[in-house]
Amino acid sequence: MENEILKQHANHIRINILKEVANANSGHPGGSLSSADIVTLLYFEIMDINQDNVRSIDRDRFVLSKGHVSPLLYAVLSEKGFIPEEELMTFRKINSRLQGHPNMNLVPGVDMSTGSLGQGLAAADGMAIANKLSKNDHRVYCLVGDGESEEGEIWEAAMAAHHYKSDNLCMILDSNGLQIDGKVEDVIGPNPLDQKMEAFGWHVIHADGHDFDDLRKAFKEAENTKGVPTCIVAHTIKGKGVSYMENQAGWHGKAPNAEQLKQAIEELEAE
Ligand SMILES: Cc1ncc(C[n+]2csc(CCOP(=O)(O)OP(=O)(O)O)c2C)c(N)n1
Repeated sequence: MENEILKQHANHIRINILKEVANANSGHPGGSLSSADIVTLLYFEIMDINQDNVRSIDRDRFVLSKGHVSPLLYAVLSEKGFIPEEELMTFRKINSRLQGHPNMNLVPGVDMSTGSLGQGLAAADGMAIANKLSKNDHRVYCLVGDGESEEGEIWEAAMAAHHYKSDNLCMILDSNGLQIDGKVEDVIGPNPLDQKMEAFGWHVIHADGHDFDDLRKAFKEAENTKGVPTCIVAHTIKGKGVSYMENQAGWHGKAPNAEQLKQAIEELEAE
Protein backbone atom coordinates (compact mmCIF):
# COMPACT_ATOMS: atom_id res chain seq x y z
CA MET A 1 0.00 0.00 0.00
CA GLU A 2 1.24 3.51 -0.77
CA ASN A 3 2.65 5.44 2.18
CA GLU A 4 0.29 8.35 1.49
CA ILE A 5 -2.77 6.09 1.88
CA LEU A 6 -1.29 4.53 5.03
CA LYS A 7 -0.76 8.03 6.41
CA GLN A 8 -4.40 8.93 5.73
CA HIS A 9 -5.52 5.82 7.62
CA ALA A 10 -3.13 6.57 10.50
CA ASN A 11 -4.37 10.17 10.76
CA HIS A 12 -8.01 9.09 10.79
CA ILE A 13 -7.15 6.45 13.39
CA ARG A 14 -5.42 9.12 15.52
CA ILE A 15 -8.49 11.38 15.29
CA ASN A 16 -10.76 8.51 16.35
CA ILE A 17 -8.45 7.67 19.30
CA LEU A 18 -8.82 11.23 20.56
CA LYS A 19 -12.60 11.27 20.00
CA GLU A 20 -12.98 7.99 21.93
CA VAL A 21 -10.96 9.20 24.90
CA ALA A 22 -12.54 12.69 24.92
CA ASN A 23 -16.07 11.24 24.70
CA ALA A 24 -15.40 8.81 27.57
CA ASN A 25 -13.48 11.50 29.47
CA SER A 26 -10.94 8.77 30.28
CA GLY A 27 -8.44 6.48 28.55
CA HIS A 28 -4.87 6.47 27.29
CA PRO A 29 -4.04 8.79 24.36
CA GLY A 30 -0.21 9.05 24.67
CA GLY A 31 0.73 5.42 24.07
CA SER A 32 -2.10 4.97 21.55
CA LEU A 33 -0.66 7.76 19.41
CA SER A 34 2.92 6.47 19.71
CA SER A 35 1.95 3.04 18.35
CA ALA A 36 -0.54 4.25 15.72
CA ASP A 37 1.78 4.05 12.69
CA ILE A 38 3.07 0.58 13.66
CA VAL A 39 -0.41 -0.91 14.11
CA THR A 40 -1.77 0.81 10.98
CA LEU A 41 0.98 -0.72 8.85
CA LEU A 42 0.42 -4.14 10.44
CA TYR A 43 -3.34 -4.21 9.79
CA PHE A 44 -3.30 -2.52 6.38
CA GLU A 45 -0.27 -4.18 4.80
CA ILE A 46 1.76 -6.66 6.79
CA MET A 47 -0.81 -8.95 8.36
CA ASP A 48 -3.07 -11.41 6.57
CA ILE A 49 -6.35 -10.27 8.14
CA ASN A 50 -9.57 -9.18 6.43
CA GLN A 51 -13.38 -9.27 6.70
CA ASP A 52 -13.48 -12.87 5.45
CA ASN A 53 -10.91 -14.41 7.80
CA VAL A 54 -11.21 -12.20 10.92
CA ARG A 55 -13.26 -14.83 12.77
CA SER A 56 -11.03 -17.75 11.74
CA ILE A 57 -7.73 -19.01 13.18
CA ASP A 58 -6.37 -19.22 9.66
CA ARG A 59 -4.93 -15.70 9.71
CA ASP A 60 -2.17 -13.65 11.29
CA ARG A 61 -2.75 -12.62 14.92
CA PHE A 62 -2.03 -9.46 16.87
CA VAL A 63 -1.67 -9.32 20.64
CA LEU A 64 -1.85 -5.87 22.18
CA SER A 65 0.25 -6.62 25.24
CA LYS A 66 0.12 -2.95 26.31
CA GLY A 67 -3.66 -3.34 26.60
CA HIS A 68 -4.28 0.16 27.99
CA VAL A 69 -3.96 1.50 24.42
CA SER A 70 -7.29 -0.11 23.50
CA PRO A 71 -8.52 3.16 21.86
CA LEU A 72 -5.90 2.50 19.16
CA LEU A 73 -6.94 -1.12 18.65
CA TYR A 74 -10.65 -0.21 18.44
CA ALA A 75 -9.92 2.65 16.01
CA VAL A 76 -7.94 0.25 13.80
CA LEU A 77 -10.65 -2.44 13.93
CA SER A 78 -13.20 0.21 12.93
CA GLU A 79 -10.92 1.46 10.11
CA LYS A 80 -10.79 -2.16 8.84
CA GLY A 81 -14.60 -2.38 8.99
CA PHE A 82 -14.66 -5.11 11.69
CA ILE A 83 -16.69 -2.91 14.07
CA PRO A 84 -18.96 0.05 13.22
CA GLU A 85 -17.34 3.48 13.54
CA GLU A 86 -20.32 4.84 15.58
CA GLU A 87 -19.62 2.18 18.19
CA LEU A 88 -16.33 3.92 19.06
CA MET A 89 -18.41 6.48 20.95
CA THR A 90 -19.44 3.74 23.40
CA PHE A 91 -15.79 3.36 24.50
CA ARG A 92 -15.58 2.83 28.29
CA LYS A 93 -19.39 3.10 28.71
CA ILE A 94 -21.35 0.59 30.79
CA ASN A 95 -22.46 -2.45 28.71
CA SER A 96 -20.26 -1.47 25.74
CA ARG A 97 -18.12 -4.14 24.05
CA LEU A 98 -15.33 -1.58 23.95
CA GLN A 99 -14.09 -1.55 27.52
CA GLY A 100 -10.99 0.28 28.76
CA HIS A 101 -8.99 -2.90 28.28
CA PRO A 102 -9.79 -5.17 25.32
CA ASN A 103 -11.96 -8.29 25.73
CA MET A 104 -11.32 -11.07 23.20
CA ASN A 105 -14.70 -12.68 23.93
CA LEU A 106 -16.64 -9.60 22.84
CA VAL A 107 -14.84 -7.89 19.97
CA PRO A 108 -14.02 -9.46 16.59
CA GLY A 109 -10.32 -8.94 15.86
CA VAL A 110 -9.25 -8.71 19.51
CA ASP A 111 -6.97 -11.74 19.81
CA MET A 112 -6.17 -11.56 23.52
CA SER A 113 -7.73 -9.92 26.56
CA THR A 114 -4.99 -7.71 27.96
CA GLY A 115 -4.44 -4.81 30.32
CA SER A 116 -2.51 -6.41 33.14
CA LEU A 117 0.91 -5.52 31.76
CA GLY A 118 3.37 -8.31 30.98
CA GLN A 119 0.91 -11.04 30.04
CA GLY A 120 0.47 -10.52 26.30
CA LEU A 121 3.87 -11.74 25.15
CA ALA A 122 3.36 -15.04 26.99
CA ALA A 123 -0.01 -15.46 25.26
CA ALA A 124 1.60 -14.65 21.90
CA ASP A 125 4.23 -17.33 22.63
CA GLY A 126 1.44 -19.86 23.06
CA MET A 127 -0.20 -18.85 19.77
CA ALA A 128 3.14 -19.13 17.95
CA ILE A 129 3.77 -22.62 19.39
CA ALA A 130 0.20 -23.69 18.53
CA ASN A 131 0.65 -22.50 14.94
CA LYS A 132 3.82 -24.57 14.57
CA LEU A 133 2.20 -27.66 16.07
CA SER A 134 -0.80 -27.38 13.78
CA LYS A 135 1.32 -26.55 10.71
CA ASN A 136 -0.37 -23.16 10.39
CA ASP A 137 2.08 -20.83 8.60
CA HIS A 138 0.49 -17.65 9.92
CA ARG A 139 2.48 -15.25 12.05
CA VAL A 140 1.92 -13.71 15.47
CA TYR A 141 2.68 -10.05 16.22
CA CYS A 142 2.85 -8.67 19.73
CA LEU A 143 3.13 -5.02 20.78
CA VAL A 144 4.93 -4.43 24.10
CA GLY A 145 5.59 -1.11 25.84
CA ASP A 146 9.04 -0.16 27.13
CA GLY A 147 7.50 0.56 30.53
CA GLU A 148 5.77 -2.80 30.27
CA SER A 149 9.15 -4.47 29.73
CA GLU A 150 9.81 -3.78 33.43
CA GLU A 151 7.42 -6.71 34.13
CA GLY A 152 9.18 -10.03 34.86
CA GLU A 153 6.72 -12.07 32.79
CA ILE A 154 8.04 -10.41 29.62
CA TRP A 155 11.43 -12.01 30.28
CA GLU A 156 10.02 -15.47 31.00
CA ALA A 157 8.12 -15.20 27.73
CA ALA A 158 11.23 -13.97 25.87
CA MET A 159 13.19 -16.95 27.19
CA ALA A 160 10.42 -19.39 26.19
CA ALA A 161 10.06 -17.99 22.65
CA HIS A 162 13.75 -18.58 22.02
CA HIS A 163 13.58 -22.05 23.57
CA TYR A 164 10.72 -23.01 21.25
CA LYS A 165 12.48 -21.45 18.21
CA SER A 166 9.39 -19.34 17.54
CA ASP A 167 10.52 -17.62 14.35
CA ASN A 168 6.82 -17.03 13.55
CA LEU A 169 6.69 -14.54 16.44
CA CYS A 170 7.52 -10.87 16.06
CA MET A 171 7.52 -8.60 19.08
CA ILE A 172 7.40 -4.87 18.49
CA LEU A 173 8.75 -2.86 21.38
CA ASP A 174 7.25 0.63 21.46
CA SER A 175 10.27 2.51 22.73
CA ASN A 176 8.79 5.93 23.53
CA GLY A 177 10.91 6.37 26.68
CA LEU A 178 7.96 7.22 28.93
CA GLN A 179 5.58 5.21 31.06
CA ILE A 180 2.71 6.08 33.43
CA ASP A 181 4.22 9.01 35.31
CA GLY A 182 7.66 9.69 33.92
CA LYS A 183 10.69 8.34 32.08
CA VAL A 184 11.15 4.55 32.00
CA GLU A 185 14.75 5.19 33.06
CA ASP A 186 13.55 6.87 36.27
CA VAL A 187 11.08 4.09 37.18
CA ILE A 188 13.09 0.87 36.68
CA GLY A 189 15.51 1.56 33.82
CA PRO A 190 15.03 -1.35 31.38
CA ASN A 191 17.67 -0.30 28.83
CA PRO A 192 19.63 -1.40 26.88
CA LEU A 193 16.59 -3.41 25.80
CA ASP A 194 18.13 -4.36 22.45
CA GLN A 195 21.14 -6.02 24.10
CA LYS A 196 18.92 -7.75 26.65
CA MET A 197 16.69 -9.23 23.93
CA GLU A 198 19.80 -10.33 22.03
CA ALA A 199 21.10 -12.00 25.18
CA PHE A 200 17.77 -13.86 25.34
CA GLY A 201 18.51 -15.19 21.85
CA TRP A 202 16.25 -12.95 19.78
CA HIS A 203 17.07 -11.33 16.46
CA VAL A 204 16.84 -7.57 17.08
CA ILE A 205 16.15 -4.82 14.55
CA HIS A 206 15.92 -1.09 15.20
CA ALA A 207 13.35 0.97 13.29
CA ASP A 208 11.84 4.44 13.30
CA GLY A 209 8.33 3.67 14.56
CA HIS A 210 6.82 6.52 12.54
CA ASP A 211 8.49 5.70 9.21
CA PHE A 212 6.51 3.21 7.10
CA ASP A 213 9.49 2.36 4.87
CA ASP A 214 11.72 1.61 7.83
CA LEU A 215 9.03 -0.46 9.58
CA ARG A 216 8.17 -2.33 6.37
CA LYS A 217 11.83 -3.29 5.95
CA ALA A 218 12.00 -4.48 9.56
CA PHE A 219 8.84 -6.63 9.23
CA LYS A 220 10.27 -8.21 6.04
CA GLU A 221 13.57 -8.96 7.80
CA ALA A 222 11.63 -10.50 10.71
CA GLU A 223 9.70 -12.73 8.31
CA ASN A 224 12.94 -13.89 6.69
CA THR A 225 14.63 -14.66 10.03
CA LYS A 226 14.61 -18.40 10.68
CA GLY A 227 15.10 -20.33 13.92
CA VAL A 228 14.73 -17.45 16.39
CA PRO A 229 12.01 -14.91 17.21
CA THR A 230 12.46 -11.26 16.21
CA CYS A 231 12.13 -8.10 18.28
CA ILE A 232 11.71 -4.80 16.46
CA VAL A 233 12.76 -1.95 18.70
CA ALA A 234 10.53 0.83 17.34
CA HIS A 235 11.68 4.30 18.29
CA THR A 236 8.60 6.41 18.79
CA ILE A 237 7.29 9.62 20.31
CA LYS A 238 4.60 9.34 22.95
CA GLY A 239 1.61 11.47 21.89
CA LYS A 240 2.88 11.59 18.28
CA GLY A 241 0.85 13.89 16.00
CA VAL A 242 -0.59 16.24 18.63
CA SER A 243 1.83 19.07 19.47
CA TYR A 244 0.86 19.54 23.12
CA MET A 245 0.84 15.79 23.85
CA GLU A 246 4.22 14.88 22.30
CA ASN A 247 6.77 13.58 24.83
CA GLN A 248 4.54 14.51 27.78
CA ALA A 249 4.04 11.74 30.38
CA GLY A 250 1.07 13.78 31.65
CA TRP A 251 -0.93 12.63 28.58
CA HIS A 252 -0.42 8.94 29.38
CA GLY A 253 -3.92 8.50 30.79
CA LYS A 254 -5.77 11.79 30.51
CA ALA A 255 -8.62 12.93 28.25
CA PRO A 256 -8.45 16.14 26.22
CA ASN A 257 -11.25 18.67 26.88
CA ALA A 258 -13.44 19.99 24.03
CA GLU A 259 -11.06 22.79 23.12
CA GLN A 260 -7.96 20.55 23.23
CA LEU A 261 -9.77 17.95 21.09
CA LYS A 262 -10.63 20.60 18.51
CA GLN A 263 -7.00 21.76 18.32
CA ALA A 264 -5.73 18.15 18.03
CA ILE A 265 -8.15 17.35 15.19
CA GLU A 266 -7.19 20.55 13.37
CA GLU A 267 -3.51 19.64 13.64
CA LEU A 268 -4.07 16.09 12.39
CA GLU A 269 -6.32 17.23 9.54
CA ALA A 270 -3.64 19.70 8.41
CA GLU A 271 -1.02 16.88 8.20
C1 LIG B 1 0.53 -5.30 35.98
C2 LIG B 1 0.22 -3.85 35.79
N1 LIG B 1 0.82 -2.92 36.57
C3 LIG B 1 0.53 -1.61 36.41
C4 LIG B 1 -0.37 -1.20 35.47
C5 LIG B 1 -0.70 0.27 35.33
N2 LIG B 1 -0.16 0.84 34.11
C6 LIG B 1 -0.92 1.04 33.02
S1 LIG B 1 -0.07 1.65 31.75
C7 LIG B 1 1.37 1.72 32.64
C8 LIG B 1 2.65 2.22 32.02
C9 LIG B 1 3.01 1.46 30.81
O1 LIG B 1 4.08 2.05 30.15
P1 LIG B 1 4.44 1.62 28.68
O2 LIG B 1 4.42 0.15 28.59
O3 LIG B 1 5.72 2.29 28.30
O4 LIG B 1 3.20 2.16 27.86
P2 LIG B 1 3.10 3.38 26.83
O5 LIG B 1 4.03 4.47 27.30
O6 LIG B 1 3.55 2.86 25.52
O7 LIG B 1 1.67 3.77 26.86
C10 LIG B 1 1.16 1.24 33.93
C11 LIG B 1 2.21 1.15 34.97
C12 LIG B 1 -0.98 -2.22 34.67
N3 LIG B 1 -1.87 -1.93 33.70
N4 LIG B 1 -0.65 -3.53 34.83
